[in-house]
Amino acid sequence: EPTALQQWRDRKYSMFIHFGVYSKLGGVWENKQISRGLSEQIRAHAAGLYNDTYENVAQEFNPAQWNPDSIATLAKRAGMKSVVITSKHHDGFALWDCAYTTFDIMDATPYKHDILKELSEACRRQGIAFGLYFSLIDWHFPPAMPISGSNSDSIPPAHHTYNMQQITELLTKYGPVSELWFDMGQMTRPQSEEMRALVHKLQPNCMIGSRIGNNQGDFTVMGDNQEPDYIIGVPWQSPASFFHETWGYRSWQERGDINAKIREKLTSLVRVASRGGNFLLNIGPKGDGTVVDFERDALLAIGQWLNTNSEA
Ligand code: FUL
Repeated sequence: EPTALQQWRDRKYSMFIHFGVYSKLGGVWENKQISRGLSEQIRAHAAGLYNDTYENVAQEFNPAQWNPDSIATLAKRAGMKSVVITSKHHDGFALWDCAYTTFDIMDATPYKHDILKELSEACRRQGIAFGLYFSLIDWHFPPAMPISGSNSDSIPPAHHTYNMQQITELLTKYGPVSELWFDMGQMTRPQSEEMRALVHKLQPNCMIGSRIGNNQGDFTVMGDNQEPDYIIGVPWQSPASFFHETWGYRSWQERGDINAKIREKLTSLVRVASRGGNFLLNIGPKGDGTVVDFERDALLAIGQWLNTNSEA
């Protein structure tokens, strides 16, 4: 049995999924295309932090077309070995049945399916690993104030406790979690250490991304869309978006030539994997739960190339 770290390294290529209330907005607020900032952060750039207007959008978040099995199958056909989905992004919305907030998929939306439960089961059925993105900052949780919008705020004790409670749920309700992809916020060293200890107590095999801070990660996460141009001696990962402007769905995104995009992403995948890294390529499904055709088609084309060109 290879170690959990070795298994993580061997995956090389995985699917990142940004999905949440912002997917319903698709980069549009009050009929205006919001070009400032990434579309998954539209709450900060247009709707405003800590107000009801964004929260009300959750009542319209009803991804009836979301199909966990077709997502897991797509990842598999694309040649990917795991998925990493946004359990909670900066907007504070929880994609699972969370006991510590009502701003979650069960209480705040008409959809009322535990998306993480269903996706984790679908991944197990397809034999691919299941991992989670988790934002350490939270634009919904009042004790997280004051907040600057700079995404690097410190985490007050009440907020840290809340994050620890949520992480406990995530690591006890959904089976094995292959990695926890912490994001943003600035924890103190004791907070990062406490978080790391919690994760490894609950799931010793869960790999922790370096954005947990204070050198408490098991692998190094590059900057968004960054690839090192030399071999680095530690386990590492490059998170990549199809379009640098956004990770969450943006309805008015100029997508351009798909063949050029396939070449671009394939080149990145080869460059990253050949230097020993993991390539984490993102999709941003629409608010109704469907995958954007362009992204699906590109993934399948990359998967086909991998199939034709692999020895195994
Ligand atoms: C970033 C976040 O702030 C973005 O919204 C996105 O989730 C990206 C993968 O990580 O730092």
